[in-house]
Order: sequence, then structure tokens, then C-alpha cells
Amino acid sequence: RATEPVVGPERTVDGFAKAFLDELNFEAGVALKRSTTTDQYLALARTIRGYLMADWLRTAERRRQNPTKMVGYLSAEYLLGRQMGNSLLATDLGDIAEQAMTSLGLDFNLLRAQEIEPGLGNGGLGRLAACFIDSLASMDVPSIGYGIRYEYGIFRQTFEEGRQVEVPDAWLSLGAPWEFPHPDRAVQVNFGGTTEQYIDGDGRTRPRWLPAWNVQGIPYHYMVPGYQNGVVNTLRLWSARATQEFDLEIFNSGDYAEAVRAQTFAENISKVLYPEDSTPQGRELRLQQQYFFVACSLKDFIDRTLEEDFDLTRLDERIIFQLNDTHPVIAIPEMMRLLMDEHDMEWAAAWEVTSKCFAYTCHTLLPEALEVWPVELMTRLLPRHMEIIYRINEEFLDTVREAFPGDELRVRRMSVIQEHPERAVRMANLATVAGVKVNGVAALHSELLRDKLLPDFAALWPNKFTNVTNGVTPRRFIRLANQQLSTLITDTIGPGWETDLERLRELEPYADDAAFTESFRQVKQANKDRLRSILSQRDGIELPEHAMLDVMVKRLHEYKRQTLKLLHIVSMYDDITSGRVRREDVVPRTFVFGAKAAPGYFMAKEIIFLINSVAKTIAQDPRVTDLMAVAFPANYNVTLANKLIPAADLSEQISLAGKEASGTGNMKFALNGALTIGTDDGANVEIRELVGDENFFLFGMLEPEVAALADRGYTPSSFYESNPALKRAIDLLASGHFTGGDRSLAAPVVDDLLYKDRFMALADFQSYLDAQARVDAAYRDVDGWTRSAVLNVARSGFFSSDRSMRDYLDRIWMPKS
Ligand code: 26Y
Repeated sequence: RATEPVVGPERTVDGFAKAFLDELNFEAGVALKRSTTTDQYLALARTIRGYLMADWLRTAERRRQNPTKMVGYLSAEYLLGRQMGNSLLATDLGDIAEQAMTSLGLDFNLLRAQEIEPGLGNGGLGRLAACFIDSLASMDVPSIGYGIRYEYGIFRQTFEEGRQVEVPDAWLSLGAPWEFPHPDRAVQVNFGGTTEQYIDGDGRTRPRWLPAWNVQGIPYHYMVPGYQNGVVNTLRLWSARATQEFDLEIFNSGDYAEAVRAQTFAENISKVLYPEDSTPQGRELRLQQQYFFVACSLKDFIDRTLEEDFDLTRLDERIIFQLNDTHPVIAIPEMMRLLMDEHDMEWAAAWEVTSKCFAYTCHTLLPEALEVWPVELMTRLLPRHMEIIYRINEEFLDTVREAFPGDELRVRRMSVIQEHPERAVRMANLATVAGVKVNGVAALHSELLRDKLLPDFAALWPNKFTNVTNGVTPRRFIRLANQQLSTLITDTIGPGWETDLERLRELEPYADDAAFTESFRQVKQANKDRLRSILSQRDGIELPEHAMLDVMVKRLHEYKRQTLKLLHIVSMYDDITSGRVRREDVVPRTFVFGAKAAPGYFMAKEIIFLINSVAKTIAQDPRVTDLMAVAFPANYNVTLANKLIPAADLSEQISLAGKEASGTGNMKFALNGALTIGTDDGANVEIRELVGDENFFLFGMLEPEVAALADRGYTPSSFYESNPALKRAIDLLASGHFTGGDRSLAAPVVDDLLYKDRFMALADFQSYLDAQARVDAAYRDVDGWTRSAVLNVARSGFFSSDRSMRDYLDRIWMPKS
């Protein structure tokens, strides 16, 4: 059949307005004058996506006509952020849409504000996946994202008396105008049961899986538009439904209520995103989620995306699956199972091709963050996969023994199966054994990953290890988030930098141009003013007009050291209130925090409470209100990030060296003209190298110093005893001054710092304070500061996720040799 000629609605104000009214009247069945803001938002969204449709169909058709090797990005999380702004930018329809809404008497910005962002991720890892698929589309790379359509994304955070309270994120409640459900393309996924041997038609003994229960995966398609290039890729997210069998059971069983419960059980699989990041809890439902989306995705690719009758021994010529951390690693035994049990391949042939189809990205350095699944659970839920994992491991350990004869300790360290404290599958080991490549997410991280986390594997396969430094999409994080800066950049160096971010270098000469730096300052001030008004409306927070904006936004985690930031704030407060500094010597600061704590992470929640307590005390103390303010707007998410980051003067990236794999917020701040105060950790290292030492405030121990101190034995109290400023800050926190006189409320955090301090905040305190003094001095020099800020923008083009994608293509997905 010839493809139908696809055309979208006319790209005029009238054409847009007509398409909008058609959506409202004929799709929603609502008259304009009776319509609610929600109706209007939904119609607007559907109108915009209508303009993307022709490109989407054309992109898919073009890829089908010319099948080449694709990238399959497997990720349990996609932290997409709002879709409307990005779609308008991709189609360049912003002005037309705004005028069309105005012509109908509607408030365009009010409609845009209705969108609830799809928060289908926890933090950095999920947002990275969203940036990567944006770049792949903008670079026209044949690719597909696979993941889970959680009915509830990351929880909405509220504060009650300073404590975090989680509210379910019902992001689908207004309707879902950006997704396309395809129940007709459901896939079946099996679980549980047993395996057995049987004799096949050729008289061969073969294993087979007799599963106990199953669910269906319904694909939901999302458009992933490239930046004004006519490309629209697909993100395919899976939603779990009960299968026919469940429905039949309901009809046939006398126990109707029990049958309905069984149905609910099946659909629970894609119900909610687990809000823990970094600390894996071996929860059965999480393993079900992982297998569910991976099984759906592989089947979808082999049965529907691949040409019919494609020779599966050449599968690696059509696909490379990138594993976003260990969450999708169960795809490896699943691929083996598909090839052997469903496509009749022998072990050796199946392994030959499987071991060319996956690559693994690690996002951590904390040993406790590596996923392991108890053998007991794995056997119960996926018995056939457990058999396959054992066989992979047997053959792998033979290789190890051959390479290192007699080294049984090494064999035990490298085994895919851990024996203690319980028998469990080490997913990172499995990924490393099967993957073509293993990469870390920043230069330092990749080095430590190779030399400290997986050194035995590096000894066996030195060439398997590589680095791809993370990046962020300049479309969302500069163009959309910072329109005024974008206009200034385009006016200065011309268009095109959005897809060729190294071109920001051309701004360097303007760092000393009076007119340019004045405009640059004005943009920053305008962004600050906008943020003040947003926080006032959103949270009732009133911020001072002129103060350095010092921002720390990221998940709440001890290794990220929000407590170190808090100690600095308390120390500054103490200096002012005790008269230790003259008021006129103080550089006024507004501190902004944004952070969600995992609901079960006790210490993280205590830290949130303490930050809120300090913020409140400071706001009520007339001795300091003209010099400092602390704002902690609730529910930090992508939408808020887009408003906060462009307004920031100072970016806080203060993790203990060797603990933050990369960080990506750090890149967004630098690209928006904030200066960084940071440790020598993650991508901070590369940011500092690029922007220059004099435009970056470095402090703290280096990673080898951290390791040495840990080896010697770290005693936080000795730092407390020997540093008067630190002692004053901790004593004041402990005194109950910020907690209504109740010392016990500060005790969990204070005692941990004094007696444990796993992440050595006290050891880095003095160095941090010294660096903050350098920040103050630099900020007083308005011209010097602006110059540094401009240079941060000009020299950060490397951190475009387009460059990350180029690196993945060259080093992992499509290497030249
Ligand atoms: C297994 C489960 C508990 C889990 C869920 C989410 C484990 C980890 C995560 C998320 C991890 C994450 O976001 N890691 C961050 O990835 C970013 C992108 O590479 C890095 O920039 C950042 O340093 C790292 O902490």
C-alpha cells in the first residue's frame, strides 16, 4: 500500500485556532464558552501534537524503508518534564500558538501552566534518559526509548511543620494528551512456575519454562521530537494489564472479590515508581517491574520492529541495547531465553549474538547502591532466567580460571552469584560479563569504576571499560528555561548554537565587552525577579531583591552533603548575630534548597526538617533578615528547575570527592551563567578544567585524600574539637536555637555528624568556609563576577547531551573498527 500523504494543520494563526477549536468541539465535545481551563489545555496539547504527527509518521516510514542498526535505550526511568513547551519549541510554533490563543480570548501562559509534568523518574538518571532521547531525535539517530508508564510518578512533596509529607502524583488525572495507547499491540509477559526438560521434534532434550501467571504489557507511545529538524522518534512505555485469563477467572470463580484482587495484583506492576534512588531495597515488585518492561521491549523489538524473517544470528547488526544502570539487566538472560526457547537457537549461537547486543552504563560508586537479587526470589519469579544466569556464570568463571589459574579468591569476587550474606545475583557483574562495553558517566567516575569498583573485570577485559561524560539538552535547559539568555546569545553569535553547543566559545571575546556584559547582567537580574515572583505565588516565600542567589538542588542524600551547606548557613548566621563580622562586610545571600528524600530514608528526612527549621528561624530574626534568607520550596521537579537554574548566581556541588558519579545539575548551572563552588568530584572536575580554575571555587579533599583518611580512620569529633568556627556552628544547631528550644529535634543530624559523618562533612568544613569567603570577595567585584559567569557559559558547550550521544555512537554503539 502506498503511504498516504500526511499533512498537518496550516501553520498560521487562523489555521492553529481552527485546529484548536476542532479539538475542543469535535474531539472533546465542548463549546469554547463553556470550556474549562483544563478542557482548553487538553485541546491545546492535542493541537500541538497534531503538527508533529506528519513528521512522526514520516520518520517511522523512513526508518522502515531503510533498516539500519538502531539504539534501544532501556531505562526504568524517564524524567521528561513538561511536554508542551518542548513541542512548541521543536515545531517552532510558539508565537503562532500564543497569538491563536489570544485571538480566542485565552491566556496562553495560564493554559501552559496547567500541565502536570510526567515525573517518571527519581532524579539524575531519569533526567539523563530524557536528555539522551531528545538528543538522539535532534541528531536523527535511529533509536527507540523503552520504559515503564507508571501510573504514579515521583511523589509530590509537601511540608507539614517542616517535615516532608508525600502525596501521590496523580499525573494522569487531567487526561493524557501526549500519549498514544496501543492496546491492540499488547504483549504477554510470564512469571513464576517451574522449568522442565522435554524432547523436541528432532529428538533433542530441551528445557522449557512452565510459568504460573502472566500479565499483558500495553504500549503507550510518546513523541520525541527533534529540534526543528522534522524528526520525531518514539518513546514506548509499557503499562501492565491483567490478561484474559484473569478476566475469565473473574467470571468463572465464585469468589468474585478474590478474582478482582488478582486482577488488581497484575496491574500493580506499573502502578508506582519506587521513590528510592541509590539504595536498592530487594523488593519483589521492583524485580517484577524490571522484568516486565524488559520482556515487553525485547519482544516488541524482535517481533514488530525487526523485518519479518530476519536472521537472528545477525541481531547485533540491527540493535544495540543500552542498559541504563542495572535496572534493565535482566534483559540479558531474557534475550538468551528468547533466542533459545522461542527461536530455537543453540546456547553458543545465542550467547555469541547476545554478548554483542548490550552495553552497560553504571551511575554510582557507592558499593551499597549495586543491585543484587536474592537467588531465592529470582528462582521463584523467573526460574528459567535463573538457570540461564547459572550457565552464563559457569562459562564465565571458566574463563576467569583460565586467565588466572589457582586464584579462587578472584573467582569468588568476580562471580555473578554472591554467597554472603545471602546467595544473590550481582546485576552489575552480569552486565559486565555480557556487555560489549561498560561505561561510567564522567571521567573521574569511569576511572574509579574501572580501578576501584570493578578492578578484577578491568584486569580481565581492559578494553571493555570506557567513559562517556554526561550531558544535558540545551533545548530544554537553555532555550526553554532561559529565553532571554538565548536571545542574547543568538543576537551575539547568530543562530544554530542550540544544536552545536561548542559554538558558545564564540562568546568568549564578549566576556570583556561592556555592552554585552551589561545585557548579561540584566538577563540574570530578570531571571531572579521572575523567580522571586514565582516563589511568592507558588510557596508564599518572599525573597530579598538584591542578594546573591546560592542554590543547592538535587535529591537529598548524605553523600551530597546538604548538611555541609547547612553548617555554612548556620556559621554565617552566628557570625552576624554574635557581631563577629561587621554588617557592612557581609555579602547578602539568598540560599535556595530543592530536594526530595526517599520516604523511608530517615536521616534524609531529618535533614529536610532541620533545613526548614533553620530557614524559619532566620526569617524571624530581624538581626539577619536584611542579610540572609533561606528558601526551601517544596516539590523540586523539572518544572521548578527550569525556573530556578537560570536565576542562580552560585551552584553548590559539594559531594564528598569520589561519591557523585557525575552530576548533571552542575552542567545546567554553568550553562546558565552560575559559578560553581564544588569539590573535585564527578563532572565538576571537567567543568573546572574547561571553565578555568579562576572561574570555579574548588574546595575539599581530593578523592585519594578521602581514601587515605578513611584508611587511617576518620574521627569527626576531632575536627569539631579543633575548629572553633565549626564547634560554634554545631553547638548552635545542637542548642535547640532553631528548633524552638528542643535539642532533641536537632540531635539525629548533629549526633550523626559528630559520631559517624560517613561522608566527612566536618573534614571539609574549613576548606568550604574558606572557599565561601572567596565567593564573597569575587561577588563584590561585579565586573569580575560577570566576566566569570560569561566564561562559564562560553566554555561549557562540551556538556551538551548531543556530545554525549556522539561519544556513545563512536565508542560504544557504532565504533569505526
Ligand atoms: C535500584 C534503585 C534503588 C535505584 C533507583 C534510582 C538506584 C539508583 C537510581 C538513580 C540513580 C541516579 O540518579 N544516579 C545519578 O545518575 C546521574 C546520571 O548519570 C549522575 O549524574 C549522578 O551522579 C548519579 O547519582
